[in-house]
Amino acid sequence: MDGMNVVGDLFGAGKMFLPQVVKSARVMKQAVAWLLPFMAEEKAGQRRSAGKILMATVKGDVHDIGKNIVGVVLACNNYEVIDLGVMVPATKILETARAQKVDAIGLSGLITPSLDEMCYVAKEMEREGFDMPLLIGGATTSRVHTAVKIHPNYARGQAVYVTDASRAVGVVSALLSPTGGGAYVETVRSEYRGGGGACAGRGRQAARAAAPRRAPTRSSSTGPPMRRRSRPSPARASSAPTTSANLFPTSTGRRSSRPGS
Ligand code: B12
Repeated sequence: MDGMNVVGDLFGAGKMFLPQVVKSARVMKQAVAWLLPFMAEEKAGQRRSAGKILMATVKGDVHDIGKNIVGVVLACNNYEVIDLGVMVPATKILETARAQKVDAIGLSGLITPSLDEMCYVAKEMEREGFDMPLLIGGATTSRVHTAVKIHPNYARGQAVYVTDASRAVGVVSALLSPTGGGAYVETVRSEYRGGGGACAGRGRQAARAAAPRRAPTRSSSTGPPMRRRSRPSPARASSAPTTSANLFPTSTGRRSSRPGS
């Protein structure tokens, strides 16, 4: 680098000419190419992966802007991200997750049919014996849909709704934490048993407003149907989450009262 600075100065002063500068640049390029593998090795030795996360936009859905943002945020926080892209069928997601031994799967979806596809992926994960966390995100997804439709399909592991990219790191690190992961999952479960929070306290109208507008179409993969009640059942009301529990870390270090939100 110092040598190139000298070349630059001489060129600027009119003491060196273009063919010499080009020749010097070639030498510089060769030197860097020789050094690169050593630099990469050194970097790899220093950087410890915080976990391996597989990201995919589900089958039938082409939206990937949000997924890509989440991937970048996770990568910046030392997570190794395997991004399968868009329109990814469940079989490919699960095959890759198994082959790559990932620590969590993140699904993105923005169109209504994706909600159904996410239920299907969760069901397949259960059927194939997976137990790793399943992150759910994308503008059309919601905590209520995750709690009521996805979560019941995946008892072995935990599906968690993440409202935006800024929450992803906090949620993933809580889920993968060797010390606090179990406690975090228990808190999410107790909240999801209460229908994701929207049913409790705010009543049926709030639950409907927060839920996706159209019901998913693949009935075989959607878990128990949302019941229409005139009042929330006592069971739901009694298992309502404690909204005062500030247990959910965010990537910014702030604390939120709900998983991922
Ligand atoms: C851009 C866009 C497109 C682009 C997509 C380009 C791309 N490469 O992604 C194009 C033009 C291709 C497109 C196509 C279509 N679109 Co479009 N599109 C949008 C639009 C305007 C913005 C979406 C977006 O990128 N938002 C910004 C990102 C950052 O937000 P986000 O995805 O929600 O992500 C954040 C969080 O949700 C979260 N997150 C997201 N994913 C994940 C995943 C994980 C694991 C985690 C933890 C978090 C997470 O983090 C992100 C950052 O905070 C929305 C309208 C809107 N306002 O949302 C419509 C919208 C999503 N599209 C819509 C529709 C209908 C379509 C089409 C069907 C239109 C058509 N008739 O062809 C097709 C879809 C075809 C298909 N099969 O998928 C509807 C969906 C309605 C519905 N509920 O079904 C919307 C809502 C518009 C509308 N109001 O009607 N679309």
